[in-house]
Amino acid sequence: MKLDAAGLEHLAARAEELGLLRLGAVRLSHPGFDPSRAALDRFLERGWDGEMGFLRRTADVRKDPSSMLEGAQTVLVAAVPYRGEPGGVARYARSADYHTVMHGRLEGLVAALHELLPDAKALICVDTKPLLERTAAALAGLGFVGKHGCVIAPGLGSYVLLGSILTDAQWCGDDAVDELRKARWDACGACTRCLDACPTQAFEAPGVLDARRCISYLTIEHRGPIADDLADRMGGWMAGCDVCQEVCPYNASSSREARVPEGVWLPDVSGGPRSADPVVLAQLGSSRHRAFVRDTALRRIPRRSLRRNALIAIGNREGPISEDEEAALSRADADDDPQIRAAATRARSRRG
Ligand code: B12
Ligand code: SF4
Ligand code: SF4
Repeated sequence: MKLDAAGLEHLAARAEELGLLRLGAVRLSHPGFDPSRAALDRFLERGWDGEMGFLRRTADVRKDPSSMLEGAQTVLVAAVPYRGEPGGVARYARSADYHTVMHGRLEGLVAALHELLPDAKALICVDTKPLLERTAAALAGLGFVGKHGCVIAPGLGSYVLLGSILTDAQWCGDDAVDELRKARWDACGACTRCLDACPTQAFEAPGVLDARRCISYLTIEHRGPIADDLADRMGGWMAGCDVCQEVCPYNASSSREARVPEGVWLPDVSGGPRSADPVVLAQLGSSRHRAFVRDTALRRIPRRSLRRNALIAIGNREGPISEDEEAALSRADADDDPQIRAAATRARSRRG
């Protein structure tokens, strides 16, 4: 069962109607996966995965995803762009949960694949399946991996989320990328803005991230207390971090809005974009927390982590403690959780 260039073109047109941009295909046997497999090994050897045990547990499958689907040969990858306000809560997390949106759109694409190749097996992969999504996207021609590690799609920038279909259909068109240097940060040239701007200096080298230092990891994945030297650098970030992408010239294009049809953007979430007010987040009770994270990717962050992050953000503000902040800190002082109390104590000592 073969997928040729005409078939991919047909699917790409259907994908755009479904809200999936820049559909591309890459063979699992493409040699361009090798450097990323090696990068994953190095990442794990150095313990940069921190508490993300899933990366270690699934390393073999991530390096050879064919074991997820019998006979798998090809990955189809597409992008969904997102908007959102800068600061506090990462842009992607302010809108509807991309896992759900992307999955729905990819289901439509699987149906289109089956019209073309009725016997093709297909597995939808969005974020949580062990697949090297960024590498697959770059090799499938969606864009290149920037020094900040994110895929930059020409004309769209890096504020795009990725979704894939693993299939046993054999991609028999040309490789989108024949020279590997084109798939990685060479296109950044001499620019190092993202590496310089990272508040916690989490990059060891271009594209090489010690995730344990990354604010995205600290706010979303890390459950234990956050060391003071890192907390001091977290600024106001409470859920994810966009600093390395905010400073990237590829995200400054004013024509991005015009390039994306309205129905393609990651949709708004019901109830409107989520607040990024640390005073509100520091006091989230369980029912307000449920409402806050409902239908967004914030569901991944436990309530105690969100409250901890918000208290750290309050501590990182300047000036005397306001009445609202005092109310949030007093509530935290009386909390059963020592991590919450410690974050409030830190805030008081920093704000005087
Ligand atoms: C674990 C994870 C994290 C961890 C670790 C990130 C990391 N850099 O490894 C944490 C929690 C820190 C994180 C943070 C973020 N993440 Co994240 N994350 C993932 C996840 C689940 C796995 C990534 C992984 O395997 N990491 C291990 C490293 C070794 O692999 P890698 O990053 O994929 O690949 C690198 C190397 O292979 C390297 N490389 C080395 N040599 C070569 C050679 C060639 C030729 C190529 C092409 C590449 C290459 O390039 C890659 C970039 O660093 C993916 C989803 C997925 N299934 O892939 C999402 C994913 C990467 N995350 C995503 C996003 C949006 C983010 C954040 C922007 C969220 C935020 N705003 O807070 C930040 C960005 C931080 C950053 N600068 O990387 C998107 C990226 C979209 C894009 N445009 O690239 C993904 C793809 C999810 C999705 N489905 O859209 N994330
Ligand atoms: S997401 Fe923030 S903390 Fe993580 S690498 Fe980018 S700038 Fe650094
Ligand atoms: S900020 Fe500069 S170095 Fe970093 S990804 Fe963007 S272009 Fe590349």
